[in-house]
This record gives sequence, structure tokens and C-alpha cells, in this order.
Amino acid sequence: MTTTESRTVPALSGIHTDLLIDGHWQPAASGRRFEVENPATGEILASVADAGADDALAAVRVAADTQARWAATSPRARSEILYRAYQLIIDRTDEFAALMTAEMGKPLAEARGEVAYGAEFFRWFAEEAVRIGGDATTTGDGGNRIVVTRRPVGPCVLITPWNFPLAMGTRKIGPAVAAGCTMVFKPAELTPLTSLLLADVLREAGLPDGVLNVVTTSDPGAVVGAWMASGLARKVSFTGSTEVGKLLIAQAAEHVMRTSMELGGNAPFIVCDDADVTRAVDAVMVAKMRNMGQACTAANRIFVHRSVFDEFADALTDRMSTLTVGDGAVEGTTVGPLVEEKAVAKVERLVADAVGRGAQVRCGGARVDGAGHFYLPTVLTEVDPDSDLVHTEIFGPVAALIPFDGNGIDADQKVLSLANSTPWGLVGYVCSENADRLSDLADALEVGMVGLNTGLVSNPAAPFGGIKQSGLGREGGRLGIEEFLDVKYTSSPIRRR
Ligand code: TXE
Repeated sequence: MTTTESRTVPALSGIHTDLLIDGHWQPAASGRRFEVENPATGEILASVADAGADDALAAVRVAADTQARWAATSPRARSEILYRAYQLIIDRTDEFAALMTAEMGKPLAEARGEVAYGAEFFRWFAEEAVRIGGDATTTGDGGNRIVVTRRPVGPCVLITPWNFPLAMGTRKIGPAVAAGCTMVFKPAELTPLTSLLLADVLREAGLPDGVLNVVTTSDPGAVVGAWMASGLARKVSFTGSTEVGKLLIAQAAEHVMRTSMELGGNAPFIVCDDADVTRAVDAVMVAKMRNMGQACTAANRIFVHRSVFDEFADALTDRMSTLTVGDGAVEGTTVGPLVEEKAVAKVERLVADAVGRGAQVRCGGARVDGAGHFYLPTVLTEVDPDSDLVHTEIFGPVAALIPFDGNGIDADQKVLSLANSTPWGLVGYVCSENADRLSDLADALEVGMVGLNTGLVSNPAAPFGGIKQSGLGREGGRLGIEEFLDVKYTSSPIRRR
């Protein structure tokens, strides 16, 4: 909903809700604002500036003008800013967590976990900033000296989704700051408040004016389109749907911009006949229920060997039935709302389609009536592989169990062909007690990341990302900073004595 009125609830009164351009908080040129809703209650939390193309262009010009000055700062100075910001986020854990819960819905305990995870990207990249190295070598015939250096790629367009409001921002801003890039940053329209607080923290940590420019909008196509067409940005880093990712890749082609794309997934979760069922249920609870299933790493298709199918389905149903659904701000809640009504409607449609094709509802299978966008934790068994939810990201708390048969290598081949028959390739999970089997299946899965007997793969020390239509590039780990650096080599003759 779009309004022209500024409304801020008292608890959020300390948070800036305007655009941050060149170190100044300012309203949109049009004066327009849009509202941010609490998905658990339907309450309007705040309204934020609703930028248009003019504001976007002003922001990217500032980023371009600031680039040379920022690139000239020492890696140590950039590292110290990131480290201070890391400390400030940790010190304000409760504030960040409460804000994320309010605007996005995840339970407070999960939100606190995201604060630790998200802050860690700043600490990780504070350490990487001072290790941007080069190489020196000679040409094959020894005639020339080759010196390889790394430079910031230039002004970057950063676009984040709503599912991890803090960590998706720090995962991009951390390496960009470390590398010496300036930024225009557009957070998701459903969750702009956490990003605005993050920007404030970075300023308090000493980030100079103009390095990070934050633009909130209800019209992402216009704002990002203006950035992409401007020719002033050299790179786009995006996390979101594959559909929008493809659009951005096409727009990036115009100016041959570098791209990092962290797009959707359709993760297979394989439970082999020799899996420890209790361990497998623990792992799937994390892989499926983290963030109410609203993660690109969520176990979307759970393939369970027929010989352990009933035991696994019973144990998972028991665990899902013990979860507490409600407002994430209430301590003890383990499943919050979905982010918006549209998300509940999508889950409803997918479950109805699966049930229409013969799936059994073992628990859940319905929305919760009343305020907020709640859907019950759900286990579906005997899911037909042709069901829509097998071919789409469910992005909700629905565990879809698909049986598979066979013995030994034959079973592995069968489940691999099911697991790999998707255009996505972000992450896969395997549960087995046989180390050789785990290694073989990990090798054969067409994905960028694999969880073996674990449901959690996200870590700032690891190169997060996918293959196929799940994206391009990696975030985190040693590779994360490379995405924001260009390589240059200099060649000069070696004088002979
Ligand atoms: O994504 P969008 P939505 C998947 C998931 C989900 C579906 C739709 O399956 O159900 O996508 O979610 C910005 N130009 N993922 O609609 O629209 C938008 O403002 C430039 C997986 O939220 O892709 C937001 O900042 N930017 C994913 C960001 O793109 C545009 C996380 C993501 O929104 C734009 C989120 C445009 N034309 C959704 N249109 C993951 N990889 O974790 C929108 N955006």
C-alpha cells in the first residue's frame, strides 16, 4: 500500500525511514512513502520513503563520484570500519532481532541467530580486507615480469530479498566495503527497516558519506532499472527469484556489468535406507523449518527410501506437531507467520494440487484463520513427483515426502536422477551412515553446496552459491571478496645483467 503520510510506531522511533544518499537522510523527491507491515499482526510498523527513478539516479551518481576516493583508503581502514560495525551489531542484538521479527515474522530465537550469522560476515570480510593479495611471476620464457594486482570493481548495485533481512545485506555490503567498492543498496520492500538500521550502524562505525547509499522503494523495477541503465555501476549483486535474476542479467549485458546472482533453489533431501532416522529428522527439521521454510536452501523435495519411509514419516510428523505457531515476538514461538498473504495463498495452492494428485496430509495442511499470515507445519506423504510443489520453491512450512526404491547403487542412481531433474542447483542434502555413499552422492548431486547428515549449510566461512539456474558467483568464504575485485596484470621487461 502506498501513502503520502509518515507513520512510525514508538518502538521504532529511533530508526531513520528516509533514503540515505551521500550521508544525508532525505525523503523521496516525490514525497511518497510506503508502509511496512508486521506479518504476525497486520499492524503497520512504519512508513518509509518510496523512491523513484530520480532518487535512484541521484544515489548512483554519488556512488560513482565517491568511488575513487573510497578505493584510495587503506585496506586496514576499511577492515576497522567493518570490525567496528560487527561489534555494534552484536551489541545491539536484541534491537536487530526484534526489528527483524516485527517486519519479517521469524521467531525471536531465530532472529538472534541471524544477527550472529549476519554480523559474522562483517568480521569475516574485515579479515579478508587486509589479505587482498597479488602475484608476481615471469613469462614462460623468463623475459618479462608479470605483476598481478586486484582492484575494486567499482560502484555496485546490491539488491536483497526479505527472508534474511540482515544477513543478505551484510553478505553483500561486507565484501564490497572490504574490496573498496561504493554501493547503491535496495533492500526488499517488505523488510526495509533492518537495512536502514544497518546503514545507521555502518555510519556510526565510520563508513564515509557516499560509500553506502540506501534506497527504499515500492517500485524496484524503476529504481534498479535506472541504476542498470545509467552505465555508472560496474557490478550487480542480487539475491532473489530466478525470474528477476534473469531480468537483471539481461540488463547487465547492456553495459557488460559483472553479476553475482543468488537465485532460487529446489533442494533435494535424500534419506537413504541406511540413514539414522533420528539424525535425519533432526537435519530435515533445520533444512525445512528454518525461517518457516522461506529459504532458498529449504529442503523442497524429501526423497525417503521405502524401507525407512514409514518410520521417518511418523517421526517427522511427531516433531512437526510439537512446534508452536504464533507471533515470533512471543518467546517460545517456533514457527512464525509467512511474510505476506500472497505467500500463504501460494502454499495453499501447492498443497491443494499435491493432495489432488494423491498426497496424504499427515499433519497441518491448512492456514490459520485470523490476523497474520500463518500456515500450519505440514507433512505430506506419497507426494506424486508430477505435483507442482516438486517443481516450484514451496517457500513455506510444508515437508513433501517422496518415496524411492531399490538396493545399493541401484537405489542411489534412482534417487539421483530424481534429485537432479530440476533446472535449479543450489544445495542438496544426504543422510546415510555410510561414508563412501555420502561422498559418492555428494559428488553426483548437481548443486553448489551439499549437507551431509546436516540440514545447515550457511556459514560466512563457506562459499555460498549454486549452479544451473540457481545463480552465478559465490558469497562468503575466500571467494566472496573476489566477486568485488577486478584483476589487472602489469608486464615489464626483466633487465639482464
Ligand atoms: O522475489 P523477488 P519475491 C523466491 C521464492 C519466492 C519467490 C518470490 O521462491 O517465493 O522468489 O519472492 C527485487 N528489478 N525467492 O517476490 O521479486 C525485490 O524488490 C530489480 C528466493 O520476494 O525476486 C527484492 O528486493 N529488482 C530468494 C528482490 O528483488 C527487483 C529470496 C527479491 O524479490 C525487481 C526471495 C525488478 N524488476 C525470493 N522486482 C532466495 N534466493 O533466497 C523485484 N525486485
